[in-house]
Amino acid sequence: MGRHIYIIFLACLTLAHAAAPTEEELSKFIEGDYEKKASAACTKSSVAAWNYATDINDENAKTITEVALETAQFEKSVYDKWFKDVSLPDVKDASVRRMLKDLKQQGSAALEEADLKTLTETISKMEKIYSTAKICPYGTSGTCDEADKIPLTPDIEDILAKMEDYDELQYVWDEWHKASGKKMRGDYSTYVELSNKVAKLNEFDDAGEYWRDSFETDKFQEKLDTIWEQVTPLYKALHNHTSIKLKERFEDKLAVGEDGLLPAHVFGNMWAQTWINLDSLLKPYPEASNVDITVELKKQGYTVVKMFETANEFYTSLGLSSNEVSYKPPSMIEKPDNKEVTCHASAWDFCDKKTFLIKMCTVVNQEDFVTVHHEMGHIQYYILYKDQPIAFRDGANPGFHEAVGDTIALSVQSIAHLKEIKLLPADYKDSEEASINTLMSMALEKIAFLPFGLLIDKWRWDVFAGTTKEEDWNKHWWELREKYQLIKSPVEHKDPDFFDPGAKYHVAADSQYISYFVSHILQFQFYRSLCIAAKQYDPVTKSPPLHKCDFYKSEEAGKLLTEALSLGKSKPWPEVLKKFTGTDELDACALLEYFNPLAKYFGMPGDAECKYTNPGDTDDGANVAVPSLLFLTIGVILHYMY
Ligand code: X8Z
Ligand code: ZN
Repeated sequence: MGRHIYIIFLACLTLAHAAAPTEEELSKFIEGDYEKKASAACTKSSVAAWNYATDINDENAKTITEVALETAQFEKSVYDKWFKDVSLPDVKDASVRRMLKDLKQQGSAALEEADLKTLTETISKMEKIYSTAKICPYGTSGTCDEADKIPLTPDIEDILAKMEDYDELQYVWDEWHKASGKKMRGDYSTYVELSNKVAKLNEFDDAGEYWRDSFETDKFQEKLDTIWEQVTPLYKALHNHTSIKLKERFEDKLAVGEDGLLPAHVFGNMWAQTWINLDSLLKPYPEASNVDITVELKKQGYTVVKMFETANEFYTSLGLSSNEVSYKPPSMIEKPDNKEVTCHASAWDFCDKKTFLIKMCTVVNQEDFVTVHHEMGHIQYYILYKDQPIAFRDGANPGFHEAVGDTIALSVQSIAHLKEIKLLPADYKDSEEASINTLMSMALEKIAFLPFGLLIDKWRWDVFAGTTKEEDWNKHWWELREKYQLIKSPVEHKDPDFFDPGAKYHVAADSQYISYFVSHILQFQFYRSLCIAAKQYDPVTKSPPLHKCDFYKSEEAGKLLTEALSLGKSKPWPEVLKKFTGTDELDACALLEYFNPLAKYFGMPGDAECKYTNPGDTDDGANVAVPSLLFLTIGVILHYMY
């Protein structure tokens, strides 16, 4: 009996230990063994995913699944032994507590093996459908030899960008949607079911709620709606201007009803998410000087490598480290012709603190010039936070990650910078009209994107939550596109077999999208702060106009950026944002300030409603007007002294 009790006592002791390691033991484990093993597992998964994305074949898909199952085993065992029973409020060290908040979520590792296998295979399959989809050329009425078919990049994109023949645009738009989205309609059902299962196992109601959790923001959806309301008038004005010009361009072919909705295929882009290819058509002042980066890049014989070198030079001018490794081999910066690849651009962190690669089927044009800067922003972020523990090696929130490179690209696309790097035409003359032309181009990139950036995940959140029934998936997609983008399907796609959301990469590839909407707001906040730090913008006098600022070669801007990005995810994002910009709120005021002259051109009141915050502001919103007033007073006193 005594011996029996002793065994029970020992068992209890073991259980007690397994159930609740001390905080010291936990910290030691997280810093040591876990850091090493989790980084190695992350490297292995990234290598498998990279191999598939750069060479889509069954063998590489199989490896992805094998690695996913193996990684899940590791995560499960660590979770059961170390993290499961930790009570967060009892963890004293704030940083360890923050890490554990994430570590207590198992993600898809929580699934049973068979489900995890199905989910992984389903995602690989959808990515393959999207990445390898091809269509028969126009004029073949949808049938042709396999060898004659054309892919999205660069062929279909090129046709859409050129905007030559209305019927051809409609044809390629429709065929692409049939060849991509429609083919994965069934797989998406499996994907939704299993994604929701993952969410529930991680104690969320559905996958949408799980995804939104990564933003650590109360009332996140309401906040997004408020921001959308702030920018809606500008989007509507841009849409209206575009509608007028498109009607002139396509005349009777373009049927616009009383609702004002425009068909989705005439925006120079498959998803109408950027309208930059309409630039020459939409210039408010065709007689004034124009910037055409695509023309200049081509005229000057830019190669893909030179585009990357030019971007890298900007980053290093701020004092950031060179990221040459990301575009030298084994990166993939051009489309290979001997294998199927995922052309959609991405930047990869292989979790070993030294391997960072870009994958992109780069074309020499303005859109890709911006994308090169975008991808490098991801790489710089990876490099800057590489010495954080693995749980913190991520963006402050997912929107931060998307915003870094775009912030840099705002400076790169300023007239001052284009002049500096000689991408302005020799006869360019600055004028009010030329400025409005430039701002219009930027609006075609940034303002045009906003509703699309918002609606993709609004749609997915409704699908995951089940508020949209499966038979209404496509119908709801078009309701949202009509409501937000004011864009309609050019052809009848009411049949529930259509699956137009799947014609967009991120839906097929299980990649959340609201981060891009957040980024399109945040990047103007970042840009404004870097401009102030570089003394290239005075927020009190608002001069020179914000869009003219270039913070190239500014050590101060580089320092501010480095300080904010090196934190990775170690602090809640509002804290990081506050240090960076002076406010802890996501706020469209900086964007509205940037586009103010364009808003005035559209006859709108502009940014009058906005209350600005600046680095160093106090919480009550008092801003740099205070020191400015002080200087003014001293100036006045000095004036009268002499
Ligand atoms: O997917 C991207 C990047 C890679 S993270 C190229 N972007 C979104 C898209 O292409 O839909 C950048 C802008 C929006
Ligand atoms: Zn990105």
